[in-house]
Amino acid sequence: MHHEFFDLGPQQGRNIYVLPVPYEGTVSYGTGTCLGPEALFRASVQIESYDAELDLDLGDLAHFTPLPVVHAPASSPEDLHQAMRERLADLDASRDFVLTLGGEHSVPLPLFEFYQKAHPDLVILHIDAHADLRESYGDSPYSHACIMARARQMSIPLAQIGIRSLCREQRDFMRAHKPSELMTLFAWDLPAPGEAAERVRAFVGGRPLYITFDVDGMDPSVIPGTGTPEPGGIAYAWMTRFWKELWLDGQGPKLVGMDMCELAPLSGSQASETAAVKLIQRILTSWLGLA
Ligand SMILES: [Mn+2]
Repeated sequence: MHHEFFDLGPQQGRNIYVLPVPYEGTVSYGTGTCLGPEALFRASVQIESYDAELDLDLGDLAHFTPLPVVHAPASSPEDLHQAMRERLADLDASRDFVLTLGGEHSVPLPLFEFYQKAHPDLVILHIDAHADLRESYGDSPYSHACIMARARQMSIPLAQIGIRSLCREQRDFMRAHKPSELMTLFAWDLPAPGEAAERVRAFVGGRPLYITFDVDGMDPSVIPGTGTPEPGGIAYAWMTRFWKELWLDGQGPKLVGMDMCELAPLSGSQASETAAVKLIQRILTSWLGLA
């Protein structure tokens, strides 16, 4: 693993811990997401830290502290989650911001627990093509296809954006919830970014927010490097505008942590990891620079 995440010069601003978790134990289709964290590290030092549209430089707002890679002691997600819990025990969820780099989307469950313990009113914003609301998948309730059902089981209010692949059981699950518990903005009728940001802000209220970002929420033309690509996804310009609008007038939510999962780099192209890392940059720059 490269030692530097972004090339930012002198350390100033908010400290962001970077936790690489290259795990793909329950992947159901294309593989390679175990190479995601390394690819994100490599891409991060190649891009400009200055966001010209926002006229803000991430280097003025944040610095990154990479943590040692978490490896699964065995192949099951439960074993991985236990290893992550042991690592997170050294950190303070009321103060420490952790940017977790997956690995598959079963990875962030211990982060949900970690932040909910310190912030009982935690809300999750979930970007994904897949609803991930299955009760169980491949004989495991901890599979990547079930992670948001686990979040709901923990009573965490959940806003989803970009969803376009789900089974009828998951649609029924959505319909059984109150709009204050589960709000899904499907990919086929996404509102304009400003309206989506307003709806997410209204949903979150003044509560602390955690972002879980599966890169397949983006259109495969933006991020083709992912194990389960789905056509009809979110456009890059929509997504960058959404984060800007979410925090634009200083009314946006307080972010406590985030993850980015399911990047599976393609040999011969760095487009996917570059787009993914620029989205991390846009989220952090908008939150720290506009809020
Ligand atoms: Mn997905």
